[in-house]
Amino acid sequence: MLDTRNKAIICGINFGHDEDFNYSFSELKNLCEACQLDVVCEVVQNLNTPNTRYYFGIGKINELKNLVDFHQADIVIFDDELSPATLVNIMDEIEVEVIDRTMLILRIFEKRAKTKEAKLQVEIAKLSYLLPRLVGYHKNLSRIGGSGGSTHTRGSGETALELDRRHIEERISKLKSELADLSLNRLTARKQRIKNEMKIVSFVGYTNAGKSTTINTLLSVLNEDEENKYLYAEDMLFATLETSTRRIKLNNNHEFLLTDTVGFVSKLPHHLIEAFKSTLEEIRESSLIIHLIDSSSPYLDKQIETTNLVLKELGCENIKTLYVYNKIDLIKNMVFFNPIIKADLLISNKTNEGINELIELIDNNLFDDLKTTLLLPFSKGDIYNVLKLKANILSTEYLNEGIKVEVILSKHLYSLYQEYILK
Ligand SMILES: Nc1nc2c(ncn2[C@@H]2O[C@H](COP(=O)(O)OP(=O)(O)OP(=O)(O)O)[C@@H](O)[C@H]2O)c(=O)[nH]1
Ligand SMILES: [Mg+2]
Repeated sequence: MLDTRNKAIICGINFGHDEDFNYSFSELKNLCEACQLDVVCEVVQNLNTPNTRYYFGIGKINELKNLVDFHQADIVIFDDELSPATLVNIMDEIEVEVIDRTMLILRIFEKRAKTKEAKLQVEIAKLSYLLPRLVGYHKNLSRIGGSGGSTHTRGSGETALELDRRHIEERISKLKSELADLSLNRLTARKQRIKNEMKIVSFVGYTNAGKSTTINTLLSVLNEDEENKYLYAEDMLFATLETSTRRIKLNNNHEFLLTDTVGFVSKLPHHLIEAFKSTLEEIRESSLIIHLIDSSSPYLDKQIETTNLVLKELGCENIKTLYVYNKIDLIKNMVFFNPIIKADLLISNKTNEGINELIELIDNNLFDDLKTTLLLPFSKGDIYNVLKLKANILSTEYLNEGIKVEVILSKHLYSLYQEYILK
């Protein structure tokens, strides 16, 4: 329905916190852009609390009605999730399609979903959101002459609604069981990784911060850049919907996994977080989280808070997190760069500034290695081979008593080969 560019009017209430309102509203405009909608008009009301019946006051609803006519708008979008009853009340007054921010985000996710798992997750989220709003959805449909997507619109009135409700409930449980099967595969892969003692580093952050690009830069700098390893990165909201993992091996033989995740946005619909939990759960198993931030965003502080809120909701607040500020090439004057959280590192994928330091930072935080000197008897050549593969050998000397190796060892290897440490 929204593939050609339709005209949208966006609506929001300013509850007196200008900064919060501006952030949320500018984000809504970006979400419209991501859904190929042209915002032709913005309607804002200053209120302490939303009107219980119409969200806006009735006077503002009448003004909105006139603006819809004047601009020949196709759709009206509210910046908050509207209750089913409020949605129906507004629809009784406004002649065109009416949706809220949640539905807009769900539509973008629907467009972007590529893998079977992402498609299932988005459809479950959308149907769960629609279920209590079927009355409004039917009104929208009759107005825009749509076919009803995945719902059946046989019969009329109550009967059609009842049929739809039952049909949707059945479909949700079918999709959930399909998703559970897929999640089981994911769980098996995860268990295997844990068994292999692979440490996971998750890149998280606000959508469009540059997570996928940064992982691609790391792959390229570390020569891990076979064609199929690169991730999809694009200047748009929610370019990434699926969790992807790439294996990294550093020159010092340290190995770990880099995980790219879906980007966050404020007021991320609850149903979406629920549906995406199985993929997002991987973040919870990380040894380290890299919270990537777009330094050039005028709302970077809000975006940091948004990301931290979602991380908290996912139960990740106790995982060691590094704050890495990206797109530093776009900052003209660092004097005015004072984000709320101190930077662990500043980087740019355009100039590669800070990229080697990022690798070092991850390495240092993942591996608490110890430098030591071992004296291996010549009969223990197999240990020397393990060291070549799994440790960082600084020097080797062949003495009469055996092989003297100056080496950086993980705690695990250190305790394993303790008896050979040269006192
Ligand atoms: N100027 C500049 N642009 C960058 C930098 N890093 C990434 N970008 C651009 O930012 C845009 C978004 O990058 P992505 O890597 O897709 O961002 P993401 O965080 O993965 O976004 P989602 O998957 O949508 O959550 C792309 O157009 C990148 O080229 C940087 O260091 N400097
Ligand atoms: Mg991405």
